[in-house]
Amino acid sequence: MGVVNVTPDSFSDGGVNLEPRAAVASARRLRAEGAALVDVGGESTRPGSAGVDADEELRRVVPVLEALSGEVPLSIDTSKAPVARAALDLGAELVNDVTALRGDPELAGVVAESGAYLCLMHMQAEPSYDDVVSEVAAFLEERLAFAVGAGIREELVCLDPGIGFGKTVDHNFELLRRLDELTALGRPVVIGFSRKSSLGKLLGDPQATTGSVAASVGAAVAACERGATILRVHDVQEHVEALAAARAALA
Ligand code: HH2
Repeated sequence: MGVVNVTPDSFSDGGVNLEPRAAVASARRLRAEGAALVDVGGESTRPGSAGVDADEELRRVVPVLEALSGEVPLSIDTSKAPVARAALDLGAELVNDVTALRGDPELAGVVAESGAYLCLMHMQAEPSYDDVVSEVAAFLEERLAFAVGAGIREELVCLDPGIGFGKTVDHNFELLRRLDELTALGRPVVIGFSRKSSLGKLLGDPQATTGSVAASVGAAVAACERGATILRVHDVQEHVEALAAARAALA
């Protein structure tokens, strides 16, 4: 899954794709580099980022989705029902909701009605856990049951531990080390470690706000080996090449 943030303030590519023409070109490039899906988002989830209302989010993403519709397989990174509805009408196949259906009470119905895929992600405000992996697993299991209760078919749902969302460096890597406890939930697992600050912190910069492409690729290859199904990444070509080599070596 390639990432295109149509935002001025996303943590690693803020501003780069704010112009629709740039965002469309980025999405086409990521697709050509081997992304199965391109995740388009109009609101940054970066801590401290000012949220945007649905009108502004629609203004950012709709021109991009219109231009790509029917050409590039699309995912919409949103927590808002009107944005998801517009994206699904333009052919998006997956709704990527970082609030796991806790943000907009209308979103579950929109997804259920459309028959689209759904990604449920874990996030919490404070990095305080007794056992991060079992708490994230219990949360995702509960959110999966909620989605199914709202009429979304279980086989359309994937689960994401939310790397970097209310987690320390140790929490993020523990989630990868024990990924089998998340794959045991029986749904495909999504991992988004790409360029995240934990990678920069791991490499010795406590103030890091991003991580390098090389460190992102290392984490992604490990995640894949531990059973992740979807990798959400900004640098598709580097990940595709690394995974091809890793796969050949491990097959
Ligand atoms: N991470 C970000 C945004 N959306 N969705 C899923 N499912 N998993 C993730 O790990 C995830 C996500 C944050 O990264 P990015 O999109 O690069 O930045 P921003 O939220 O600032 O736009």
